[in-house]
Amino acid sequence: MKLTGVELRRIAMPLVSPFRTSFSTQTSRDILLLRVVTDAGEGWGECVALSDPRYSPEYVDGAADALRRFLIPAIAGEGLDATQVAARLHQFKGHQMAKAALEMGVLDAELRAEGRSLARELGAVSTRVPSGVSVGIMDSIDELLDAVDGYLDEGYVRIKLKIQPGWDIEPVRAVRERFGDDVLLQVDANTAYTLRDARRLAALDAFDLLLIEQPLEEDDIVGHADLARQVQTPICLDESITSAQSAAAAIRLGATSVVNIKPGRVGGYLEARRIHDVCAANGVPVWCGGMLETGLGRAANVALAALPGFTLPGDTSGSGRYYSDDITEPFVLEEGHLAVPTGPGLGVTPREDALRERTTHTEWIAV
Ligand code: OSB
Ligand code: MG
Repeated sequence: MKLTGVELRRIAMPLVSPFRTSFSTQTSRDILLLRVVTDAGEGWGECVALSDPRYSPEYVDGAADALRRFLIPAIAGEGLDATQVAARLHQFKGHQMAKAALEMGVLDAELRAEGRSLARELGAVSTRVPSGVSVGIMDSIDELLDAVDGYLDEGYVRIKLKIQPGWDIEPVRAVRERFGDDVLLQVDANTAYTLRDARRLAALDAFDLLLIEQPLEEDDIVGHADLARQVQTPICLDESITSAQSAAAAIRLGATSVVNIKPGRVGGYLEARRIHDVCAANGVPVWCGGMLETGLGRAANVALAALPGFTLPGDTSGSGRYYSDDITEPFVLEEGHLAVPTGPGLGVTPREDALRERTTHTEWIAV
């Protein structure tokens, strides 16, 4: 395959309701899509970088700049193959989300041209995956209970509550009291705590949570290992895991006993599969995280989540969790699950009219 060029396409996607975490409140998502054009056909990539560098060092304008200036030019020339994209981009430090988007687009183009699905290529073993939902921080416990009630009604099989100091024990207690002990429940702190909060975090042990996600800063692997000895609830790293190598190190140090795999955060779906393999070899369960993806990224996440080591429900929610009008055919829950796409490549494509309506900017990068 040979790259012809890449269209960088920015779209504005209003959220159905504000999404508040310990690091920001989002009301709309500014998303960078890549239309990768090759001599064998086109493919779509989605960059999961947020508008501001509050979750990770990347941000959407920075990702676009890295792509235009360094990453896209680096994969020009003969013999383009998705399995070699990461190696060609390795010379540039960081920028995992930008790299992941480019690899995703090349992979989609290649698989579409060959008529193979991403799920099959990655090694999927199931035809549907369970849907969990990430529930933001709210103004009141009542508002939170209403939101959780609605998600459970829709069929979500696992609830993840965003927490921060001052919004942790009470909301968890309230959800347990109202919905009972059978609900699969976990929390995500997005680095909002320090080791000095160990006793407060240990108080969550009373609520039989599946895991506590990323309580401490991303660089603090040793701190997470120390914390893991002071709390009973399993620690699950998100922000800290940026590669298969960092996953292996965190596991070896006892910093994480469950891993949230987000393809964008680790440089792509192929590295995500390697993390899955490292975790499986160590008996560490994994689940698929999310970054409020459109149907494109959602399709790829669902394919990944169908691998055998994904034994916990992921943040693989339906399109309607964030968007009233997705740019692809929406992903809809059926008995709490999403169907794994079977068509070539991602198995979904953007609807022309929806895409046009949401587009705020396009730029063609010829190589
Ligand atoms: O920490 O998992 C996270 C969204 C944006 C940035 C970070 C995170 C999240 C979520 C939502 O929790 C995941 C999703 O539903 O896509
Ligand atoms: Mg997280």
